[in-house]
Amino acid sequence: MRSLIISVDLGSPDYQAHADEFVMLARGAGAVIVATVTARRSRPDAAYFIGSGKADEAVLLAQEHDAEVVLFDQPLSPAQQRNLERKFSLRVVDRVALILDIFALRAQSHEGKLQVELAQLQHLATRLTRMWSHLERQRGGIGMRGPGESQLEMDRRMIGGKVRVLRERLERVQRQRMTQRRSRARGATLSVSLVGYTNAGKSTLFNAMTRADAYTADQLFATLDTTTRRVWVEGAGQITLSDTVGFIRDLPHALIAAFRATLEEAIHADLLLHVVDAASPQRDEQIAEVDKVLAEIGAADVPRVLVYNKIDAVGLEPRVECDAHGTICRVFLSARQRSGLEGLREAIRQFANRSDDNATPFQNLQSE
Ligand SMILES: Nc1nc2c(ncn2[C@@H]2O[C@H](COP(=O)(O)OP(=O)(O)OP(=O)(O)O)[C@@H](O)[C@H]2O)c(=O)[nH]1
Ligand SMILES: [Mg+2]
Repeated sequence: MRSLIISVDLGSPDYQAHADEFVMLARGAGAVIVATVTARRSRPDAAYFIGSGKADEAVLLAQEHDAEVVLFDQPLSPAQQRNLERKFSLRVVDRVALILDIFALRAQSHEGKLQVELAQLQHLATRLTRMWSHLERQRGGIGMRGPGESQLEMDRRMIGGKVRVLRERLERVQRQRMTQRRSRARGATLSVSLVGYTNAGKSTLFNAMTRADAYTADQLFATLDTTTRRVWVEGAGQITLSDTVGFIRDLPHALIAAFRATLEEAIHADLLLHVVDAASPQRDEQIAEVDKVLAEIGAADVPRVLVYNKIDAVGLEPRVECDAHGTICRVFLSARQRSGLEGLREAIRQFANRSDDNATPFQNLQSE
């Protein structure tokens, strides 16, 4: 789809990286970028986010390049979105809607599809209310009598009903998942989950560790469903390793809520392997972003090891770093080249054989 991108530079030093990430999101949603407009602002404009002069300029560019849709690299308020759509006479998709769209595109499992649909409906529901609320204040005015109100009520009821049905279906699917998890837990095998920013290389590492064939790609949100495999780790015995959905900054709240069950796979793990793209200039921001989401889903206290992946891309050698207690807290490896995996196995082995005394330092790794 021929897309015009509007990118807003609010003066953050990370602006270029944010802009690049948005281009990747756009491509991931199937956009063909025909033109890009960059607006520099100190703060958003209430009506258009960008100034109206800049918006007019963008409209001309969109016409010149035959754009079919406008992709906006910030979350828009319903009013801003509506104003921009009027100006462009085109659909305007903001960052939140774009992420939801990619999730919808990638969802494979029944559960994944239900979760995305629920998130989309909830996102829509918040827009609906806010979209109408300014009109409600003029209740009874010309053009606002009767049908206007009942239309809103109808929309609300319909969405509410759908949300309820989806929730029930999801709960059924999730009960099955719980049962499966419990039967795994009974076997007392150590459960280890790969978590991290999208595109960090979780699935590549999962494949390297399990010799499985999970989908990997240089695109954001390649993985949406949790996959679990049993792996034998010498000295630790049989463990289960799970590959999970990646995180991104400003992950829409509706999505986190809808994907809670999938993400719970991570909460219930004994050990988290937090995979980091060591080659990304945004590495530290991404680590913080992942920590934030983990805290939000209640997984802040699960012991974790930081896995710096893609060291081949920055010319580093495989190695491990230990904390003051001699416990491995960082592993540097290349999942693609399958080098440094032994360091990761060593970390898992240490964890499997930890005594209760050193269980605590493990949990405090992040604060070092
Ligand atoms: N250079 C290099 N690239 C890697 C390495 N590991 C993974 N990649 C590449 O990074 C990209 C993303 O890899 P994935 O394994 O799909 O990443 P992911 O974390 O599962 O991503 P999502 O499922 O989208 O969250 C792919 O193009 C991989 O080939 C590595 O060790 N070195
Ligand atoms: Mg993946």
